[in-house]
Amino acid sequence: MVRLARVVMAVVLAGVGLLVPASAPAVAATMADVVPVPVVTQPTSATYTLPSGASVFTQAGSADVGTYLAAILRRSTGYALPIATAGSGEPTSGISLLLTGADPSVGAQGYQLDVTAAAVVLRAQTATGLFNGVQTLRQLLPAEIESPTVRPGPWTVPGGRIVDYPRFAYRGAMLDVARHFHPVATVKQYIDRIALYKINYLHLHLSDDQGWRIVVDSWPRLATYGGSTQVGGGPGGYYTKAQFQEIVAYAASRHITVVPEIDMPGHTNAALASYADLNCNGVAPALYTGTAVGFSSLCTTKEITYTFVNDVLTELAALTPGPYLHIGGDEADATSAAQYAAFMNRVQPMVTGKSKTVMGWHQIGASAVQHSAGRVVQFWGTGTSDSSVTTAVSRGAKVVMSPSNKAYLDMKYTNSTPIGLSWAGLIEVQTAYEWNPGTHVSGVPATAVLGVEAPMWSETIVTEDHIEFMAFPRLPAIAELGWSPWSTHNWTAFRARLAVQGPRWTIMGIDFYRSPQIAWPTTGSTVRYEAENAAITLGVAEANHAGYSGTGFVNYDSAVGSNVQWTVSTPAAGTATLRIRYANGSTTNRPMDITVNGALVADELSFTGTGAWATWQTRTLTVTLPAGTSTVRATATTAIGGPNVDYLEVQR
Ligand code: TNX
Repeated sequence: MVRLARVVMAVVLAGVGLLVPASAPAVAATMADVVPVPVVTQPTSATYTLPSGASVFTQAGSADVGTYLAAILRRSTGYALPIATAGSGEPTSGISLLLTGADPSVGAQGYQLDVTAAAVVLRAQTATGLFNGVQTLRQLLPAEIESPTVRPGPWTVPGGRIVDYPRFAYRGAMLDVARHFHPVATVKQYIDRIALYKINYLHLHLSDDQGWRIVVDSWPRLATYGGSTQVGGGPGGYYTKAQFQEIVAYAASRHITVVPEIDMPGHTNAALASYADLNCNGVAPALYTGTAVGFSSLCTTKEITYTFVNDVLTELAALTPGPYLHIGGDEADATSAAQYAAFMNRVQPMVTGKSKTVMGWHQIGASAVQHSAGRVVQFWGTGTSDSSVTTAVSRGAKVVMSPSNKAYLDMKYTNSTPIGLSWAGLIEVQTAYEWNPGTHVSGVPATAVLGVEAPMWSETIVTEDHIEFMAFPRLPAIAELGWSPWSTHNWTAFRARLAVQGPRWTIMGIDFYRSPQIAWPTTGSTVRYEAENAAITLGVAEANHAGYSGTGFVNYDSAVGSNVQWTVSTPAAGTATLRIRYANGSTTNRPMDITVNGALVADELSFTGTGAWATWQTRTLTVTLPAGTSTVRATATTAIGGPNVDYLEVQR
């Protein structure tokens, strides 16, 4: 296709710059749209419209949540939204956040929301309850409320009452920052994303074979050497104590508690490589950048191992205001069962001795491992029975449910998902949604279930956009299982509510997986598809240049045929504008063939120098797309390869 093919569709080369979508009036949301679905929803025919002069009224104890809400609303409304002190009577205007008068059923995490034509009133018993209510209020405003730039509104809220509180106290998301290191900014962004769905714990997997990601002053080489690489051999990284505290504080500002994990005695190659003494043979292995599991172990029979673990846990506990220290304990295949139990029986008391509660993968429930007061075992099996879990429960442990064939966000959606693993199965949205944490594991009653958690292992997860693509839309499914009463569980209703989230994610810049199981509303929309979430042939996802959108882009190989192929979906046939955002820091043109469903639509489209590898421009072309899914491919036609490509935007 390089030279001869005819241009089969009109190609309109447009200038540089990002599109600003037309400012159509905002579409009102309804009370039936909220995810997770609330406990009680009583809509009325009233509508509240936020006036430009509205205030956010708070009381002592609710000012921080008010400030957070006002900051979100100011971005898209452009209104001043001053924070004012609530009066003592029933509010008659604006948005009030009150710590008085909520229905007692809301408990410590719930809220009551009343919307009349005159005012929006959120009531709760705690700031956390108000924060959760604010997430609901965001979803009751038009999707455009999430715009980072000012939009025209109108900013309506449907009238009625919601009384809402969680089924389970613990609703978690886990991020593996060990296999691929993820910087502070990415973690903060994820915190903001998970908060949308009332997730209240962030579990950080801080150490594994491929990297140690937190400074421990008494064992400095853990971070400086053990953190110096990652899967695939990249630069790795680690958090200083100040950075870790920054994450903890940011999470706390979103009413999320950080659960730090140091995985042991297996998954410890990075530590073993950093300190020869921790190895039974006294020899430090090389750093590891592969993806195998189960080969490493701390030397459970050496006393220095326990000095090491105690030092690490002491420093970690000092950085952790939350109740839990997660000690891993999974896949300790290089340790005998007896040594594993002996190890855990020494380590668990270290945790409780620091006034923390033990959390660990479900293997710590083995009968030879003693119970530890209040401990939490995290179930990650693919089956529905497990003797470690039931043994732990019979001794008083609580369970966090993370069945790997349901809740693992690093599993592929389908065989053709470009990133992710599949050892626990393929997890489409319906699979992620269709299980009951309260009955999933036999012998574990709902009363023994503390909650749910959706882990994101990062063997294949390199960029922030990768995280978003795998988390959305499955994370909201797991969040609903954790929050909403089982009596509300209904796939048909859920998929309709989930569809309404799509435009919100688009406006927020979340590159979500457009599952064909969901009828996403897309007319009149501009949808962005990140390059690193597409199928990449001869190229690599990267995250270390300035200036891209999201956190990643694709670096093409220097080869003819290097390409990125996006799968885009369009509900009806018609003309679409494609925009490819790219950077080309060389002065040489890097032409690419653009195909739609295999047909050439732009022959050797030029991608000329942009001045620097971090200077991005967009290339625009107009094509006709059929109804349904289409593939759009951009293929380098010369031996110097393509430019760096950030994303494809499809405007209809
Ligand atoms: C199993 S789940 C692991 C992790 C891997 C994950 C990949 C668990 C407790 N251990 O070490 O990253 O599979 O999906």
